[in-house]
Amino acid sequence: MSMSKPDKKIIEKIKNLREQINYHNYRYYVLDSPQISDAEYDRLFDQLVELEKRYPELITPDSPTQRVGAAPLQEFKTVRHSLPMLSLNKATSDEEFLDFHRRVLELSGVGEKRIKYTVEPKFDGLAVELIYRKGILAVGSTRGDGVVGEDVTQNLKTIKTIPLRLFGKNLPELIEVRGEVIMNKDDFERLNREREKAGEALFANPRNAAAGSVRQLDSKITSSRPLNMFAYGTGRVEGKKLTNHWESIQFLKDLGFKVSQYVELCQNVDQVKAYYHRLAKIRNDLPYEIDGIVIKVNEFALQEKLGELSRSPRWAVAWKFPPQQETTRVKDIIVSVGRTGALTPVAMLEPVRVGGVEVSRATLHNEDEVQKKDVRIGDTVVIQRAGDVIPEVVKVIHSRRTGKEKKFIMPQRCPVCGSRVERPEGEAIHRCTGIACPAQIKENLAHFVSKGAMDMDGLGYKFLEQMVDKKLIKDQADLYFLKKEDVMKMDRMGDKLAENILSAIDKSRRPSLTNLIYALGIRNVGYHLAGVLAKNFKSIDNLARQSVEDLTRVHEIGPIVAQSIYNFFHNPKNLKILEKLKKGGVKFPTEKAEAKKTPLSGKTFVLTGGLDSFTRDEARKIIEDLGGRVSSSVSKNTDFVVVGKDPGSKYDKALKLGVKTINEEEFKKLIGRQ
Ligand code: JCF
Repeated sequence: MSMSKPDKKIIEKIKNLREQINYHNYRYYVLDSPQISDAEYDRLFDQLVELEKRYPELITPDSPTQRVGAAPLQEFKTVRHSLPMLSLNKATSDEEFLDFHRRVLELSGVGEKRIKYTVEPKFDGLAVELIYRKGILAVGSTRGDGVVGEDVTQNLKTIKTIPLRLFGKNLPELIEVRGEVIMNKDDFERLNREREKAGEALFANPRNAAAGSVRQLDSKITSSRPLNMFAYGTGRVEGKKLTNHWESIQFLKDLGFKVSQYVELCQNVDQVKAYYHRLAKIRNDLPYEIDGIVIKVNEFALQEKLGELSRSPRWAVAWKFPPQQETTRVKDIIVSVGRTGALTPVAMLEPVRVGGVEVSRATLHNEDEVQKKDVRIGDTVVIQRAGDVIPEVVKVIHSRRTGKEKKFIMPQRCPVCGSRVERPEGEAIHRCTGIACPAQIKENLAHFVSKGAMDMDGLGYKFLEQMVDKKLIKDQADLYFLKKEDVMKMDRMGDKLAENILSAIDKSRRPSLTNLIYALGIRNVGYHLAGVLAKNFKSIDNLARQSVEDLTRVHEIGPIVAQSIYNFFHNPKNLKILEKLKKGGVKFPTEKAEAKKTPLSGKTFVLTGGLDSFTRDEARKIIEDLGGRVSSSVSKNTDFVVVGKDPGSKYDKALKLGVKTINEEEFKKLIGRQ
């Protein structure tokens, strides 16, 4: 739908913008060394978006604007790797590495001096292959079983360290690039914290998080995950002669790939051994997880001579690091109670450092696990950190038993409220049956007031805890019956603060349907699913009427989620809370009424600069919940530009086009949070 025919100048301008953006993207993500400010980068990007909007026929698949993700797929197509993606034989000690080296010497028939090894970290992620034709990314796939993988092109395109177009002149006709998609440790932890808040299942480790993110049918989800790719080798290459691994790594670097800064060329086995021990020492200081080093015979001619076994090459080996384990003593085994009443046995340990982190607690998961491992209070145990998540007990060192150890018995009463504990048929988890268990109430309340739920500003955990301990509230709905004199009973409470708290509670009386559903804390229903339920069922009353079968008819709702929704609305205690919420003045919205009512319905917003009260994502969610739309660039169709701190070029553009701009205060008023 071109408004005018593009001339040479426009085509040239677009090409030039793409080159600049690609280059600065590379500086930022691959080299970690940006040359321009974020605002300048945004400006370039917005210009390109604007031009492509005007001339959609000029959009190419390698345009940097095409990294945002595409429509969800029904299933992945399969991709047959033209050269199998082999796995690596493993070595776990000096001896095993030397065994590998001896076999290399024997089979290659050349002298010790002629063999050089490249060494590199072994990334703990998901192996992928990228096919570039004439320098443009054509297909991206997972390793799969090594022969056939899944076509995840759309997903891989959202990863900023994967070039959509290669750098340089004389690009090969075809090059297959292999590498590992990983998630950095701090990004992984942040992601899990967010998921925990949203009531979503946690990833066990960064590798699972990376693999789960790449294997998403909806590339928009992949796009929201902080992923990286390190290139470590090539498959088929046409139109470029490479003679050794070292050279191919340098070539990949020149093409614009992120290559590990720790790749080295070793002249002999002693250098390899020294490298191994050096990396083992620094592994915990790296921002990502590695589980060993990869050693490769450098010369391709020698690699060919050595050949491959059925699944792994004879010219490479993965020398693994020992797992991150430590020995310590179990001082006590306590039981912690979560929001859903689940009782988790936790081993309290003599503190030890494991992989650079001090550990004083390790989860024992559930009763069966304690029995199976036969962990007793006083035992000396081996613990490990599995991919940086909650440490766990691996095994008991029986030879260290003195006979004074005490067996753990799952309490029959909740340690927090004293109610009976039950273990439902077929489940491994014990749960507190107390309907007024303070542990559950506190966790539930913290969830209820959080952002994305009822969003009550200023009600921190300590405040809620005190409220419960002073018996001022017993459930979520009680918040709506609080009077100023109640709030004044809290420690260090002042007049002004009490009023702010009451006003935050009052403001939350008009939630969006999504937020309200999410706030209820239905087991297995995170923010995303709450949105799905809101769209499909339009009101709480209607949602509450659905059978398990009706619920499973919704795409994305499986039998387990359906059952927990059904159970929630058939629990008299929950129905009472819902009634009480209504009595307390909480408006239960219906999607339709909501869509009609808000001043945001059908309006297009652009966000620029930083807001104090919300992240970009939060602001976007709020706007969308209220029926508005968020666009990345300003045009004359934009209704409002929300201007925060240090606004970018979008602000200038808004002024130029005469689009209405509003500041954060005005925005908050508009969305009814002021
Ligand atoms: O980092 C890795 N996980 C990794 C895996 C690195 C490599 O150089 C590899 C690999 C798997 C197979 N090279 C091969 C041939």
